[in-house]
Amino acid sequence: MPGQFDLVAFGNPLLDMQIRDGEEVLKKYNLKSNDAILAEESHQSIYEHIVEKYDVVYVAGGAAQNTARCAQYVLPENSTAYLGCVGDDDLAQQLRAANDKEGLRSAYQVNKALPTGSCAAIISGHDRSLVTRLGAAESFSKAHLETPEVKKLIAEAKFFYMGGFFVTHGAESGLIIAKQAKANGVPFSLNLSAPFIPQFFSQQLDSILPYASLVIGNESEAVAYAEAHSYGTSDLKAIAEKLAASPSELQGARTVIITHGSEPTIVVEGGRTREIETAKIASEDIVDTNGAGDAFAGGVVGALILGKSIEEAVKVGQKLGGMCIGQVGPCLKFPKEQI
Ligand code: 26A
Repeated sequence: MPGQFDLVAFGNPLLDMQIRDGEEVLKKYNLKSNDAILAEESHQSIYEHIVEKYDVVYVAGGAAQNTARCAQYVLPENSTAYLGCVGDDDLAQQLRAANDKEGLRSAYQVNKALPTGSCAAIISGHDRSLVTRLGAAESFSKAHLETPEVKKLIAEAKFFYMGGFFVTHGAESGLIIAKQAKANGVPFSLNLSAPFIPQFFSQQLDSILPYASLVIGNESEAVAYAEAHSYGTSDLKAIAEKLAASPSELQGARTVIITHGSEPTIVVEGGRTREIETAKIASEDIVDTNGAGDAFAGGVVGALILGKSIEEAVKVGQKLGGMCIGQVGPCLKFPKEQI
């Protein structure tokens, strides 16, 4: 039976600023309708712009934090903890409150000199375009891993989850945790997070990947990974198989899960490739897709911690992903539904 803080996840804690019908914003800032990027100079005014012109919904975000909250959804109380760096401000309080409500322990590092990170989540149709300013999240330092609270969490964790986004600044801390997972003989899972991660941070990603026993991504991230590694194919099954067989510091084969919207999920486990059908969600039931991939990952990780098979875990992931799509932002249904 799972116990205290079995899952330790880490990433960039962000507060999402979500708006609907954001087509004009996509055009103004030259954004793709379905993407996740770091804010560049030309995007800096987007936050002010949406606050001024739109009805902004503020909701807890940060990809790995969403995943940890969603894993907690299927796990017994106090099963999950999350590491990341926030500022000393109202945004951080909102994130703590959201995590407390759902039973995720916020083991935050606090940097008083920087604001908590935020993410403009621009919804158009069912798509979401995410523009992030990392703020304090980017200043996460490995000193946090040496604090008594975090040392204990890491020593006792039964499962780790890293958001790939973290490698833009935190590959060194990620590698320390990944090596610790190996030393403790517990699974370390990694999400590819967004196409720009394998595209522009492939070296950082590849420093950690050999320690990952489970890799999760979606179709566009898989294709970006394949391009960055000259796989010479855009076939998702072939990519998943190559990724599963890529260099490893671990014993045993790596599991790879590639989601593909409402198309079947591709799973490579123990050298065997399978496709797992996913339920199609009626268009009128879709609110937005912000956080759907994170909810999927949370369901998978939670179910694996509960001892379910990979096939069962993917089905739990698909259910939570579908549930998230029916809510505003990266959220699940409360009161909880039986999964
Ligand atoms: C480094 N970047 C760009 C990011 C993110 C991010 N989480 C961590 N790092 N960009 C967007 N997100 C989060 O992804 C969730 C949806 O999958 C958003 O906060 C959103 O909640």
